[in-house]
Amino acid sequence: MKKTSQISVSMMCVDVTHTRDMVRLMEKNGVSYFHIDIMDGEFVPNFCLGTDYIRQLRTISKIPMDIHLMIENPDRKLDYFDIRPGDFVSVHCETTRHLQRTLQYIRSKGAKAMAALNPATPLENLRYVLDDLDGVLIMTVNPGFAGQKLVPATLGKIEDTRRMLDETGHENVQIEVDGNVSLTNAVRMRQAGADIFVAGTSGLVKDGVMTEEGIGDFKKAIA
Ligand code: S6P
Ligand code: MG
Repeated sequence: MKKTSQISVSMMCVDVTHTRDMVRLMEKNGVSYFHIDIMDGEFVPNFCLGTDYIRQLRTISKIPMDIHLMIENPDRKLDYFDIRPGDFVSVHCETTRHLQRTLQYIRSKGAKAMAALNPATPLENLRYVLDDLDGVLIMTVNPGFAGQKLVPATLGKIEDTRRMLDETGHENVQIEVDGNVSLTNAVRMRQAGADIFVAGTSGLVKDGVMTEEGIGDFKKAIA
């Protein structure tokens, strides 16, 4: 059975000068998570949001965080972050030698553990950590930047992920999709089995802001 679809808004796409208004709009319209992109200039060729941004956002909203770590050696850096129960924290399996330990550590903080996969990374990397997962983050573009085009093969990867989770008794593990989640792509991603949709420049955030109507359209696409 399909799970209820959820929206995670890509906060790197939101104009900082509009943060407060946008947060109120998200609360009013049932956005499930703030998607927080953390980049280190090593794993991906860019820098982005950080620890203080998360702290400040917590002071103005109770929406949980969906922290997407695009950083080398996440094991050494997880304690930098204010991780709380109800948050999702995703680590790229390309960045840690001890993925199972990292996932367990995230859970020990009361948060939900998610493993992220670049478009070229085989799903098979997750086979022996399925028990340690609350979510799988399928990157549908190569990480590092907003505004990129979908890597088409990742649609089949979403299907393969759903099948592997269901066949192994991990039906409750959610699948998140991140990158070029446009209204059109969102429909295909939902059909393929995605549950959480990262809404950025191609889906919801236009020139750094969102509208109620835009959120309504996005919700229809992922329904
Ligand atoms: C990219 C990052 C993403 C982007 C999101 C932007 O590396 O992980 O979360 O913020 O993909 O959305 P869009 O619609 O511009 O691709
Ligand atoms: Mg992301």
